[in-house]
Amino acid sequence: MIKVYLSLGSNLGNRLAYLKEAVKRLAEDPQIEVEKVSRVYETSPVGGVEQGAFLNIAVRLSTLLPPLDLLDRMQKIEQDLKRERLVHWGPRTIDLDMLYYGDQTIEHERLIVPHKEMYKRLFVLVPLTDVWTDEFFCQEEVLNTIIQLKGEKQEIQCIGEWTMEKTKQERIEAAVREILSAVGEDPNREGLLETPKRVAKMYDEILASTTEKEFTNYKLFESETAQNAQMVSVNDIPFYSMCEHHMLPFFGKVHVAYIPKAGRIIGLSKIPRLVDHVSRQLNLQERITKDIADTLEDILDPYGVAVVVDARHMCVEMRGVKKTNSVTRTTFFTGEFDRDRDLRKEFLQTVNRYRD
Ligand code: A4P
Ligand code: MG
Repeated sequence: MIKVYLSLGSNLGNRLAYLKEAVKRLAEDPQIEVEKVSRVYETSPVGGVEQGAFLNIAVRLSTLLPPLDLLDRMQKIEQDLKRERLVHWGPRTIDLDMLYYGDQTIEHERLIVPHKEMYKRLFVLVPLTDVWTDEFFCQEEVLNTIIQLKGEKQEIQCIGEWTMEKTKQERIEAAVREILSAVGEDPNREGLLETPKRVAKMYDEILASTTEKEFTNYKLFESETAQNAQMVSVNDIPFYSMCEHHMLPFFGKVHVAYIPKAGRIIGLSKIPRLVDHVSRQLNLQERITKDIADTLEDILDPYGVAVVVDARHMCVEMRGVKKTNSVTRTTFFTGEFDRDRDLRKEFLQTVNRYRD
């Protein structure tokens, strides 16, 4: 991996928002790792153009992208953030310049590195000192230049630390990359590059109920024919969940029955939806079973609810005791089902044992 130092500036619109968006886009690139962002500096404009004050930062990256490819990505960010280059050295929503690419000297028609103006500019050099590594090879030159430039009229003032709320997605991605490294993988090898993103997206889906606890997606009906309190049952509802002890899947079938009170029933498709809702978080099989029963109790107030869950647990089959194909059954009964043995039996007779 090569260490690259960038300088970013903005003096149009919401300057801090442009800087944050640019850093976010760099960090989202699977081939760029943003290692450090400097504090934020307000700086007087340099270069003889009448314009407003800039905000400037420096960023340290690590990447395997060749320099011109990285420049392409930087210029794409400039374009996307409505950078218009009307005047050389003029005002801009965002400017991304490459200061150093490892210790290489590059003289290309599109790219000159080290950046040709940087040793004249406090707004580049001061932020750079926030992000360089101990091994950075030009420390002395930079520090000496800063002392010389302080005599000139270049105002620079630190206005605060760089803070960036990481999104849930970004936090999961970073954690997955860390796990990959810890198990001895190379998170940058071809097959794994997109993996952290995929895993983050997957968790968003399969653990969606973690932040949305309440089940609201249903409608109740009043039914004349349900007045005589007969059992309604829905069997063989597939479910997939993740065990909270190992974060490994467990899955199987759910069987649900209830006895309506006062003709109050729930649309049949809503029971599988409830099973989905309850399953999409880190779980125990016992809790899923009880949560389904409790929710039906709450919304229907029936004479009784019966729930049976049959499941295979990957934490049992893939690891530890490796007892493959064992099916765990949990049950939960309320009201009449709890009191009336025959009723319970009647329901259990409709339930096939889960095999797969
Ligand atoms: N290019 C060559 N080398 C590089 C490099 N190392 N990094 C080419 C990035 N680009 C490089 O033009 C830049 C062109 O240089 C590109 O085509 C690229 O292929 P540009 O960025 O579109 O605009 P520009 O205005 O002509 O030049 P530049 O270098 O971006 O402007 P500066 O020099 O950054 O000046 N005052 C304060 N306080 N803070 C500032 O941030 N910025 C400027 C802009 C003026 N005054 C300022 C600030
Ligand atoms: Mg530029």
